[in-house]
Amino acid sequence: MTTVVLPGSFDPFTLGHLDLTRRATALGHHVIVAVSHNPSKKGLLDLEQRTGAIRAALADEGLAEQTEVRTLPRGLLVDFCREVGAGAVVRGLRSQLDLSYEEPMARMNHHLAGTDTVFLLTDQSLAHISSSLVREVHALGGDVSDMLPAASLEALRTASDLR
Ligand code: COD
Repeated sequence: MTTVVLPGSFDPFTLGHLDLTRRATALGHHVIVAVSHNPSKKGLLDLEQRTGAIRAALADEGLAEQTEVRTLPRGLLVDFCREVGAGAVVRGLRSQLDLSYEEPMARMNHHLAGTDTVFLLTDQSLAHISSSLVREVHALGGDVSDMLPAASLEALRTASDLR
């Protein structure tokens, strides 16, 4: 079994992220979901809320055994991969736009440490889901319950109530 790292902001962790995690485990990987603080993204949930919601969502999905949820320390992703003994990074591709964003990162990670990135094409039925749009729809009063695992929905509601 190869350990792989699935890094992201996961603010919040969506059904798209859950599908990606499930599919990476189905390939036989032990998946470390690494939750980052991405300073270039304006966030809603704090790191604790995100890791808690992801752990609950993975447990509800029966994926607790094949997965681990960690906070990504500040620093290079490739250093984290080395530290945890991960053979590759897993990322999802929803569209050409994702590819434009992902390609330079994947090339840089390979240049820095020989770390490869495995891309999984998003399930078409989930390709419209992004954390930022979910936050926006929710903030404007829209229903996001069919785009999130129950634990993420609860975290989003709690965080919004506290604002
Ligand atoms: N269906 C399937 N997959 C999806 C969906 C969906 N609906 N939505 C998103 N995804 C995929 C994304 O394509 C991505 O692969 C993954 O899920 C996580 O998404 P996000 O948006 O939460 O992740 P990002 O882009 O915020 O993650 C940023 C990183 C953590 C990768 C980045 O900040 C990073 O690499 N940090 C480490 C610093 C570093 O090493 N930098 C230098 C080298 S590049």
